[in-house]
Amino acid sequence: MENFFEVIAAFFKNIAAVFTAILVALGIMTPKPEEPKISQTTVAVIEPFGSIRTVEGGCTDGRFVYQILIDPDAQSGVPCRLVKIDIQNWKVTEASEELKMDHANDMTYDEANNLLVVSNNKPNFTTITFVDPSNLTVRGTKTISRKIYSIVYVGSEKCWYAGISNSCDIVRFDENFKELGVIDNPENNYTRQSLGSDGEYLYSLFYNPNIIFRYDLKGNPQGYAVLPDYENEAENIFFIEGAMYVGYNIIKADAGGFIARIDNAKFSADAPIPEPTTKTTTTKPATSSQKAA
Ligand SMILES: [Ca+2]
Ligand SMILES: [Ca+2]
Repeated sequence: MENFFEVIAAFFKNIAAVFTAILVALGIMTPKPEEPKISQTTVAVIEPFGSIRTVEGGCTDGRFVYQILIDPDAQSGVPCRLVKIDIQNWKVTEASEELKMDHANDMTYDEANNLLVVSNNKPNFTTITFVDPSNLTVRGTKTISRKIYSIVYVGSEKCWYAGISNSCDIVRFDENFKELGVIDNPENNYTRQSLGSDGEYLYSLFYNPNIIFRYDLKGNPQGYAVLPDYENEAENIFFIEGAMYVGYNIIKADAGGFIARIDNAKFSADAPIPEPTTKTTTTKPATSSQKAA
């Protein structure tokens, strides 16, 4: 009997679909447009340099993309290399010598001074490193007043935003790293990665799950978007002419990474968030120093 009702239900469903199609064909009804789903397209591959293999900070100056790889097994003075990628063909055009920038968890471009600025993160949480983008050499370091794990320079505001270690809060600095205020955010247990900006909003990227929280430049929450990639570790976020890009670390290969363009990201206040995988889930909330990864 159950089959009978299923057949009847399917019959009426088909009739309804046919009827709708006829109305659309006659121009009486307009088809319901499908919302495009968030999608991800790989644009560049980041090859490892032997043990210097894990993608960390990344950013753009609008002409080139810069990505840092580190040796995650090094016990001290972690060696890293910085690669420069031409956005016209998405090929690596230049690679730095070995540099020492600790975990190099995030990076941004300071357009006022034409410098790449790296958040060293563990173990020197208050250190930022300045790198010359023309020859990929270190120009100096600075100690700032806060322990941070992420950084972005917003040229229109002439200020820096940085993710404060051990929290999801974001500190705002003026051009000279004088503190202007703190954006308080609720805690989460995701891995803290990167800050980016398209000049209009701030985007705070986390891994496990790969998720982006958006804020206006005053720090008011503007929803979140879950990335479609569940396999790889989202490490850094940046924008080129309004388009969103994410630098990923390839977890399964334990070597190298890639850059992906993210299209149709919709920021919502109530979309479902996938559970973190067991890989880095802890029974008690870990500190960001443990969790910057
Ligand atoms: Ca950044
Ligand atoms: Ca990282």
